[in-house]
Amino acid sequence: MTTEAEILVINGPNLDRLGTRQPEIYGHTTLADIEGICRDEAALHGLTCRMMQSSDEGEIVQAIHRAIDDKIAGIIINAGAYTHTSVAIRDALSMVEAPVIEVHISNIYKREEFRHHSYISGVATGVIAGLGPVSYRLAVTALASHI
Ligand code: CA2
Repeated sequence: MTTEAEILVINGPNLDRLGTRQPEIYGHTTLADIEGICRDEAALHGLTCRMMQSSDEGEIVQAIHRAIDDKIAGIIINAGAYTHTSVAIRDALSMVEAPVIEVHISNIYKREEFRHHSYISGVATGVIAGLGPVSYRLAVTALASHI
């Protein structure tokens, strides 16, 4: 019997409110929709998904530590605003040996200057931004090809 490889999908602060506000930037898709997209795409590649959302930086760091201990096959992370502020999340991701894909719903380079810098990108395998929920589907496909 073979066990399916597991990937972790992390969504950071405020992303649990997707679909309720600012549809001109983030669209109408909810976090539950995005989680469904990830699960469906993962299943196509024979992978299972562990989902976590938190607005707490420490909880995100701990989820990354658990993923390392559990030898997770890959991580997709939309760190939300922590993308632009968190050395702690970057340091945690820098310990991950599995591939890490940074994802953004919006094109952060088309937005305010403070969103142009990401602490995550320098330790990520790849970055996908600006494609709405499709960013997540592509991230699962990208992970599948790196596992
Ligand atoms: O585009 C992305 O995915 C972001 O990571 C989203 C973050 C933002 O701080 C990053 O610069 C880019 C913000 C997520 C906020 O989510 C909302 C959800 C519903 C209504 C308003 C914001």
